[in-house]
Amino acid sequence: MKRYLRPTAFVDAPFGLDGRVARLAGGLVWFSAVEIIADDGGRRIGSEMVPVAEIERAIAGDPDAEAAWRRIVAPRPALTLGERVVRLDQPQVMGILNLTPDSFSDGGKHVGDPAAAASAGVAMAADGAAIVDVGGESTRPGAATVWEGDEVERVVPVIRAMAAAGVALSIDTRKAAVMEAAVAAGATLINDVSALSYDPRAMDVAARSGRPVALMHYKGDPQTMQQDPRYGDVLLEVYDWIEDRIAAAEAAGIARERLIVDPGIGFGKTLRHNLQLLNGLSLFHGLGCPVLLGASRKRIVGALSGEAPVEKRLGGSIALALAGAAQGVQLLRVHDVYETVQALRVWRGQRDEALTPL
Ligand code: 7PJ
Repeated sequence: MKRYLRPTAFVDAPFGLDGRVARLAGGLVWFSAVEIIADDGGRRIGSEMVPVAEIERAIAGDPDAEAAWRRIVAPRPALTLGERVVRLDQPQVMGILNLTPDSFSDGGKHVGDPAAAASAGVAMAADGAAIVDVGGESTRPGAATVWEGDEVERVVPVIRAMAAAGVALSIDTRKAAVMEAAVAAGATLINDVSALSYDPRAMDVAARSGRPVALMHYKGDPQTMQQDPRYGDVLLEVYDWIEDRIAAAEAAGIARERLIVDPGIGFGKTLRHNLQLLNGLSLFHGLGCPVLLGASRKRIVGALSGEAPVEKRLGGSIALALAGAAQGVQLLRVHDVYETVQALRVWRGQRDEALTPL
């Protein structure tokens, strides 16, 4: 049997609640209870709501649960990305800069014009993105794979130009050769939607880069991943899968402090799977890494809003970004940087007032 800890019963502020509330990963969110989920071989066999005041007693003698508890309440150190320091005691925005001709959301916008692409990325940073995530291969359902030489040619000039402008850059790729070229051009974070499992060389290249790495969960491959994906319990299965990828990364010499985790919304998941992951997001803090969430303009938004087309999914995308922030997610990967940063600033203002003693 394995026990999972999901922080819940969030409260506005800790005042007067010493010992009865805990701070989630050193962020802006406090919680008063933990759902302890018991699992036996991939099936939930029970769930119990335990007040924070009693949690240490409830998990005593279970070293895995004790480790998860320590990780849930440990502050996340800031990310150092080149000259930039990205604090993780508040939610931050990662802007999406797609250089693909066929991305579902904004494909083709910047094809063949690296200068225009770079200025779009610089504008995202000016709008408040802490990081800009550059991608040269579409991983949308059904997408064709791209030859790595083409991918390098798409991303490198844009990364070089933006790095020169002082933007913190992440490279969204599954390919070791693209990671190497992007890091050499100035990318300071590696974002791999296969969690370093697609390219046999990726683990080693990422380890040697010394850069932080985002490990995202997926199931299947982009060609077929949306054909009837199945899970026992999606939340626990994704958690276990990422835990295994963290162990693999640590074995390859990538310390946990360098890792970021992401449940991979839309990657081999039905609408219900995505919703269960979003509702259970705070569980992932037990992995001890910053949590990254990418739900911007995805199918889940269309599916819940009368099939709104991709260009009309801003409202739903912001709703999901705020849902992430409310569960302590540190990094939000979005297309609409200005609007999401505005929403988070308003959320932040509310949190700050609640956290100011009267
Ligand atoms: C994600 C990603 C995501 C991370 C894409 C899209 C599809 N990387 N790359 N998380 N999605 N870490 O932007 O809709 O959810 S590509």
